[in-house]
Amino acid sequence: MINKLTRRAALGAVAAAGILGGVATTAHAADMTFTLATSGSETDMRSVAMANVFAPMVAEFADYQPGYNGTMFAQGTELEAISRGNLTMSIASAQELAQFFPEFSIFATGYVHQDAAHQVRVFNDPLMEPFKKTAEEELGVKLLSVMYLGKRHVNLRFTRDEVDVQTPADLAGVNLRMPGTDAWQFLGAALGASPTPLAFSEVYTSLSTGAVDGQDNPLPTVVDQKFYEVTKQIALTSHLVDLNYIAFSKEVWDKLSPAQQATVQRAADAAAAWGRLKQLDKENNLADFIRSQGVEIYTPNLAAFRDHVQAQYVGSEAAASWPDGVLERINALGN
Ligand code: KDO
Repeated sequence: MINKLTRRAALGAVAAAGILGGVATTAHAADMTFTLATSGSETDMRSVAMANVFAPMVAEFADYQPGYNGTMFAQGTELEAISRGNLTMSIASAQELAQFFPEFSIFATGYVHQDAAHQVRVFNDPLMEPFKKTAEEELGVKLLSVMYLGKRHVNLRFTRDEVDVQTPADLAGVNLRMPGTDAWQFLGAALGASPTPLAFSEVYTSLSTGAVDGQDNPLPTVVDQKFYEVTKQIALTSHLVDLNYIAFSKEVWDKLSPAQQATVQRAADAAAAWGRLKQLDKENNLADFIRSQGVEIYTPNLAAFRDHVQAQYVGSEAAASWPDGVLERINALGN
């Protein structure tokens, strides 16, 4: 993996050389196609929001072409595809952006965002402007809106009799699958587990074969991906109130008229809001169904997890990249 500085320099060279190809757009606005790549499924609420809310709102001048389950671009490669002009949109993560710009790791830090509304206040706060500017100017990616993915919990294939998760110490030696980027691996270790990088598309099979002991997606994803078929417990750690960004190609954006830009922004905000409400509703009403599938759900010692996880970030390389005052501002925007 090329390191962040090398990757940043490479992106600068590509941009300077002006060799960013154009997405499939033509002079006739009607012929414009917005491609969207996501490792999520077609039934994932964020995918549904983009197809049912965003796409119709831009249909007057753009066709919408989604690629689900990582089939258009593999998880973690979407931002580079946008930057190189091969993709219009992705449902990006702060963890992926942190691979290019370490300061984005602040939005991927355990126990910082408190809930979906807090995510929205943070994304719309002036503190976000330098982050958005960096992504636009150095990566060619415009962050339009923030989407709610949900509260992430520890989900294990072991029964509670085998592993009873009360504190991080109980996760010692547990092979916990986390997504492949540094920020995710750091969080997995901060929880007390042994993190294993694995693509989202591999999680179900790896749980079923025992290649990994657990994963940490929110309840709606546990249902959407049927992880309840291959796991036996969920400890409600709520270690990350997770988010995604609707990421849009700056190159495509700049070709739009002001009116079209306003419509795209409005459509992204509407899709994010619609998806957030639907995801919250699902998240608040799935526990009984998951229990009915034989998965035990319980609340561990949250203070122990919060204190331990946050202590791991103090003095970390990630924390060193956070601009002064931003964490304090995020906390001030909390409840
Ligand atoms: C995952 O791979 O566990 C994850 O939840 C990480 C998120 O950042 C995001 O990439 C998500 O997968 C995909 O959107 C699929 O739901």
